[in-house]
Amino acid sequence: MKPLVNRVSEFSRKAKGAFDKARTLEDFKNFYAEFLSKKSELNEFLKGMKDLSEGERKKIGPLIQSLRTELTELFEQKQSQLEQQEMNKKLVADWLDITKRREQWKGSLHPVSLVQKRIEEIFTSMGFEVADGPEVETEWHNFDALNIPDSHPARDMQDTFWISTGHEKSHQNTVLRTHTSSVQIRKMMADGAPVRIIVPGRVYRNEAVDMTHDATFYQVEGLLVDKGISLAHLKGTVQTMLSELFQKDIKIRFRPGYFPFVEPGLEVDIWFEFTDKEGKSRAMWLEFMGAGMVHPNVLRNCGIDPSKYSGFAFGFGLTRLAMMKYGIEDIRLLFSQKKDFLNQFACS
Ligand code: FA5
Repeated sequence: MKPLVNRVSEFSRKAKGAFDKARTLEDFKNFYAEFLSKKSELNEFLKGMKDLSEGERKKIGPLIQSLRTELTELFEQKQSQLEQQEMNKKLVADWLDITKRREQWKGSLHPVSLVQKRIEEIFTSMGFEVADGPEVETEWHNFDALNIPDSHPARDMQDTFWISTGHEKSHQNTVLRTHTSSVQIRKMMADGAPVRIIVPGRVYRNEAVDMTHDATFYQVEGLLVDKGISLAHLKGTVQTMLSELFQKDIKIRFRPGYFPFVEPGLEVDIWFEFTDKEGKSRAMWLEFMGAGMVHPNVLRNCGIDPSKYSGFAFGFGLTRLAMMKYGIEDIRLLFSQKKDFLNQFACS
């Protein structure tokens, strides 16, 4: 076997050569295993010291110790340098520009929601409460209690989606509510009179879709029951709502209309100005609201004495109002999910 001193210097040469060649963290791990770990030749040198003579130990001991210190320092320095580099790479790769979202497209409220919000503000400032009710409704709340008996042709005025229950026709039959008027009943039965509510909500009708009719649309019901209420209050309330919403005079007309739950009944039209697909300015009367004085039978059905109380009620198309507010020609655009269309309503 070669003398120890030669083996040590050969080991030292090999170790330094390997160190110079190593590049990656992996290379340095291998370097450690081969030249510094317990299984390394260096460790064998150290273990073998005890078998040396005193003189040899004094000569070669410091040599081995200083080689070990040198290699350990080299290794540790390089390792922490490489770990730092690795960490920097990871930080760059994982870097997230949290300011970037600001440049991206912002979401927006839907035009129907914008108008609904404004309507709620206007009515709450007039002392109305915003109420809510179920969209899947009993036949009784949607029709019977509103003075629309079973055989009455008025039931056909609103094409109904029936929900099959498997039962014969009974008060248990359910429908997708065809109007928000069902909530009038729920509210009066729960709280009696006086009452002053609006009810924004979605309604459903099994009807053909065209430019001004959808099968799912939004209505807002209004109900005010108190002592001494007349048609004049209804007219004043509708006019206030429209002038507040449009912030200008809006042309409206009242016509007689038939709804079994009001007497007398009215229909309200709005002069609707819009730009058509060819870019031409156009205008027409658009039916906007059904209204009237709450029928005494309806008050009675809800336990309210019609000799003491009277009230007005109305129900208008919120979707149609959004069309009017924003000059939208075709109702189908509103729920078309078209981004170009919806982007117009993004807040700045
Ligand atoms: C009713 O639904 C009555 N419940 C309104 C009412 C309430 C009358 C209280 C009296 C007292 P009508 O079916 O006309 O009535 O609908 C009311 C409004 O909803 C219409 O004037 C219109 O603006 C809107 N509307 C009706 N059908 C559609 C439809 N298919 N698509 C969009 N809007 C519609």
